[in-house]
Amino acid sequence: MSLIACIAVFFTFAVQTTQSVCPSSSGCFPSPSNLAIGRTLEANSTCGDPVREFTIPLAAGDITLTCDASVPSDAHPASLANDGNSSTWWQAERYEFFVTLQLNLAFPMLVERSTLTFRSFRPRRMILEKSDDDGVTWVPYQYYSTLTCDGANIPDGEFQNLMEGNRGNLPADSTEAFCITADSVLTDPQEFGTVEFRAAERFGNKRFDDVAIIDHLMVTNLRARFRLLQTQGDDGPGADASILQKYYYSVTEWDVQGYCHCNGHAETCVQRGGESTPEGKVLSGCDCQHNTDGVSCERCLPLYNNKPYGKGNSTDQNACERCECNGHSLSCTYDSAKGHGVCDNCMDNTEGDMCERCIANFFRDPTKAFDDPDSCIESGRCCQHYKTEVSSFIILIVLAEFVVSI
Ligand SMILES: [Ca+2]
Repeated sequence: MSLIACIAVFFTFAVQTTQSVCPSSSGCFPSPSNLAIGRTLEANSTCGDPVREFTIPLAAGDITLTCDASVPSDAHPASLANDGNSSTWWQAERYEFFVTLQLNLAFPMLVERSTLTFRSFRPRRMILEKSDDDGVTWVPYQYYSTLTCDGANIPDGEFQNLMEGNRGNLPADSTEAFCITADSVLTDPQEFGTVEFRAAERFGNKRFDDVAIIDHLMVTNLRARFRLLQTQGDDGPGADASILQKYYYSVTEWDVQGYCHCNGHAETCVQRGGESTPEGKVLSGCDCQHNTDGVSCERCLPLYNNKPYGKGNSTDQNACERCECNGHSLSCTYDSAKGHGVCDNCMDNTEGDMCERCIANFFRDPTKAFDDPDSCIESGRCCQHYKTEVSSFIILIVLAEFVVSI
């Protein structure tokens, strides 16, 4: 390769690695990754204490195994449902109908997609819920039910009077939780069936543009509440334990795709105040771009308030704009009456919306640039300055005349 070609390759590489991938025509959003990795998953029911056998019903023949919490190879704690390994799984106590699996993120994150992959049959009824206040209050994302969402036979009444819809055909401008039947059909896969929530399919670009929908997709916790086991009709009165041990909830992986909550102003998630950083974890902090600042890039940098702050969205970068303060201020405040930012606390004896003039009794020093800290000088200092210069000039003339005369 010639030297010129080498140089060309070097510069091409340099440009590619330093160029921001943040588009100029829209906000900036990190690529989604699995938020569950490196975070806490908990369940209110887990098999293994006491030790019990369970059966995996398969078309090729049932397999009977033992769940024993004291033997690592036979234990199935919740942490095995977010370890990134599809061959390990969390498993609830057998034949328990009301079970909750909960993911705790610690800091607000944005959800793009949730996929629960089951080792067992999928539940006949399930509710996916989110919290954005560390689990104090919960809001449903979606209801899942087999055949029909009419829950007349469900004692807790949670599946009554629900709006029923089909995935991909739900109103994008509503955050109402609909009930769908697609993820828990009767002809269920015995293994590795999934239950999904897809924000892109549900809300389209409104998930970047609509404040209510952005808030809806911001979570500190997610939980899946399983409300009804899928059985094969052989669990009626009188069924013995060998039948009932076939039915339980178990999950190989809960994959929650999402990214840090940065209001459309970051492409990279970074560590946030003392957050742990295990390998593979999607961190909660923001590497703020577009001249923004704050833990979620929720405000402009101090000197960049020349227009109101805005979130980056699907059609607008909404970068913060720098105020012109001529180097004499560290911050500015947007003035809605004036339609632009006004510099705060002009320094260096300057004043004005842009610190563009000297204060009373101070004058511009024509020998200095206006952004020089000493560009405004006191009138007395000014006169003394010019007196010195004039005196020097007169002395020079006198000396010159003396030299000429001799
Ligand atoms: Ca696993």
